[in-house]
Amino acid sequence: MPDLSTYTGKDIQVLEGLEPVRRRPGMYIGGTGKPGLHHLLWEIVDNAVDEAVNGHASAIDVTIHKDGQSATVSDNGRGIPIDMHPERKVPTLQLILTTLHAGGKFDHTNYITSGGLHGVGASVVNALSSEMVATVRRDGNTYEQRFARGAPATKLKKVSNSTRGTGTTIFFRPDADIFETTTFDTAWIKEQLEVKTYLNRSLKIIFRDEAKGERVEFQHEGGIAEYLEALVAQREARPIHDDVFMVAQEELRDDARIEIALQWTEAPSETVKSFVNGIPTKDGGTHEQGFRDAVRSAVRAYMDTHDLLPRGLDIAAEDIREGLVAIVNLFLVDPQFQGQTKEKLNNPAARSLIVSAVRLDLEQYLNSHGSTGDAIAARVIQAAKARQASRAAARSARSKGSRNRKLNLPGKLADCSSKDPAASELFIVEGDSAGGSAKQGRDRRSQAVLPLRGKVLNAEQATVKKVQANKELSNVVQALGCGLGQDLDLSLLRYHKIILLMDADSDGHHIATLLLTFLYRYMRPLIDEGHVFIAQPPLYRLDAGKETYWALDDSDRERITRELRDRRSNIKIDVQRFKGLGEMMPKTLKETTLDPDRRRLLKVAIPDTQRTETENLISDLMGKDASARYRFIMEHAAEVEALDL
Ligand code: 0R9
Repeated sequence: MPDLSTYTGKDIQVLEGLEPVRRRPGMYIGGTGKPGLHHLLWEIVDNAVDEAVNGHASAIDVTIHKDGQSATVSDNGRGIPIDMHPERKVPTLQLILTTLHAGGKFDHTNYITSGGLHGVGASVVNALSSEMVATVRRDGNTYEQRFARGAPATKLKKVSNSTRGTGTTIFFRPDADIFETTTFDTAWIKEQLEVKTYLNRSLKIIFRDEAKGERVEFQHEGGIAEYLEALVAQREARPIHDDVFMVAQEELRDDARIEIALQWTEAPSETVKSFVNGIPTKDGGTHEQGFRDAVRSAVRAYMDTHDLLPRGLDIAAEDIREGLVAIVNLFLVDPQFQGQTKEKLNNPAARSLIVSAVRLDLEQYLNSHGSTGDAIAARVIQAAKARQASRAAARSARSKGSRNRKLNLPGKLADCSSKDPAASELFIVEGDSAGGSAKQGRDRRSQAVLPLRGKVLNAEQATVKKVQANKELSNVVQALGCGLGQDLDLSLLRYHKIILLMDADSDGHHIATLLLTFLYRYMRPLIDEGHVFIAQPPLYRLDAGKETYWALDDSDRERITRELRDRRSNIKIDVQRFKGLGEMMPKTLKETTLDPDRRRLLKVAIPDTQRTETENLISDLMGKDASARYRFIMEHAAEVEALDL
């Protein structure tokens, strides 16, 4: 609790100033879920990074404490000023931790700050923390002030008159009354902290996870070139040229500079990581648009000049960017952000600024490094040809399909009689025997069944060609009827509900994961538009007297048993565990899983705030890098109650 004996009228005024933050936290940090919680940490870390970027600090310590719910960030900069603010008559430290101010930062000439959402100010972190302790080492002394929910709990005190060096330390505990979760994700934090050291090459960050007894030190003097190398390796994308193209313009304009690194690889998609003042701009914005425009026109100009464009081949912007891995970091004095999470740059000038900085440089670079230019041109041509081939295939499949839609459907599909996609569902089922039960238990008018027999390919690790050649996946594509990749046309989708119906065991989960990976990479609009679902067949049947209950898993079975025994302690319960869907009577499958009035479906969705996480999860779990998979398993092993092996 705040120590109210030291409370003055001014403090109350200050507290009122932070009240809107506690009332509507989402307006300041985007939300109160996991990303919002971590915004508090980024805010404090970014304030320390600002001090380092401005040349006054060299090392930052970040500790997540043993409980996983509180953090300490420390820098070796000048220390936040503790002198009395001349107008407000309170110590500057107290003022910046208890007052909301536009842009979040005080006007200090020549002090480049991170801005954007992270620039909301340390006062927002204070307001949303049940405890905060600020310690400043300055003028040979150590000072401390404590806060609770944004209000001073003590006055600023000198706690020691000996100190080694200068700096600021902030301890805070996010308020459990505000956040849905207050547990920090140390793996994510570690990753983001390392990115900060790539973007600020002289910066050292030491991260400690007290719960794991772990200490890691990040420092990357190779800067974004080293970051690019790490990204390419992480994506398992083989570069198609050895050299990395870099743009580093210190004097772009007096209020802006950029740093860009790029390389083309064999990867089937592009990876562009953009930042403004070292802060990730997950949703892109004007700087990313400018970068894409510049790359497109430089490569096109190179291909034109050297007469490398095959006649009749139409090259699209996406062909030029296929396989491109790039990092774009723009430093701007006054960045403006938009979007729900304020992670999209909106300064119109950033676009032309980047175009003019990159376009000519890249074209000249290609002209003077002919083998690199030619390798990129060959990559672009390969992408354009593959796109044209897949478009032609989709067109011919569609025209055949429109002549006789039935002829073009996979032989194993048991179609429904309805021709109205909005009223039709497709169950994708594992194995012929489960397929048989589903076919018998379905409603023939509106429910179609497609059994998969062979192995489903891992689309994350395979080439586009291999994916197109995979029988099971091409059956799925044919049955859905809407094409895939760039050519996907939702208006042709034959079923508005696509339901994955797999056994409730580890093999079933594996097949569902493979199918979801395929849909995510090749038919993403189906997920984004809410057409993909997962069925929940029961794993157990429980008979108690005349009543039957269905349990989805072990914990569901235990819950039902407990509830029945609470009612009658000696009740006899017969439990049957289904080995697989194939073993289930069609009638049972209908009652528990197929019938729209009685079943429970899970809708597959990717919330806006989890797009990057989803992308990383899929590339870590399904990609070729076994060490990423191992890391994930080790990090989540504790959450698994019983492995079904
Ligand atoms: C642990 C996290 N670190 C910080 O939050 C932090 C803020 C900060 C800072 C200054 C130095 N170090 C810092 N660490 C600073 C000092 C001076 C001028 N500008 C900035 C100075 O000594 O003159 N501040 C960030 C904003 C402010 N200080 C200010 F508004 F209070 F001045």
